[in-house]
Amino acid sequence: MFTHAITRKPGDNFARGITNSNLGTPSYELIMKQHEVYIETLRSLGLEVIVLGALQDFPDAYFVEDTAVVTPNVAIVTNLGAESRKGEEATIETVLGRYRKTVRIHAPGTVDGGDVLMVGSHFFIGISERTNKDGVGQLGRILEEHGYTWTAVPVEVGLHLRSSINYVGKNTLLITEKFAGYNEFGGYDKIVLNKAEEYAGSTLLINDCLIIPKGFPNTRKKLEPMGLDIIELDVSEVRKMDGGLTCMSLRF
Ligand code: CIR
Repeated sequence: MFTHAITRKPGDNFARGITNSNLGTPSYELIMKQHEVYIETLRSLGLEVIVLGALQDFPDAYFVEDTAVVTPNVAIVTNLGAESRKGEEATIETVLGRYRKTVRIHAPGTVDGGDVLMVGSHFFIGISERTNKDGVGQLGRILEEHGYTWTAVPVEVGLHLRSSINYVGKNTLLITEKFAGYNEFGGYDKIVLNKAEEYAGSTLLINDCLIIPKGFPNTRKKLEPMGLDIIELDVSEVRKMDGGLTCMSLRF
């Protein structure tokens, strides 16, 4: 059960963050509204939500998921893979320190939290443009020391592992067709995303509720038989910055 979430407000310069999507110029006014609804939704699900202020020097800093991997036993503060994002981690470490013992990933290792998927006491760690082998090794060792198991997974498409796969409960992964074929995920039931709806892979499971991005009816239909509550949120402006529902919080 999650009881807490850490979030951070987008800054008025958020549009200067890294993006490879060609979805147009994002609106500050609209992202602020969407972010507020996101926070209210997490609160309505019973989480205590810590809201940090924007970091002017880091336009991507509201994607707090990338700065840490929080487990019941330890919080691992990452070393972000993108040059322009290095430095976001420090303020998160201070906040997490109130709730968990914290340890750090050190250079030359890099890890983005978006590459890490926790399924019970097992972790899938993506090797991507942002998370390198050294970082995966460091993270894996820390996880083992704290009683967890892990598997490395190559991320050949998409920004992060969690851009393509998320856990939706009941031993089930919501997953793109490409990743569904990987042996690493052999032991799980799978709901495979339609090509046109791959963005809906950023679905976020909060206890017994699935928060899904608005506008992906086919995915919603596939998820409904799981019997979980489903909430749809509009994250159009976040998507323009290559982010999604999971990226905007750290849950624990
Ligand atoms: C970046 O490129 O780092 C940001 N614009 C998007 C990060 C999204 N984070 C995530 O999926 N965990």
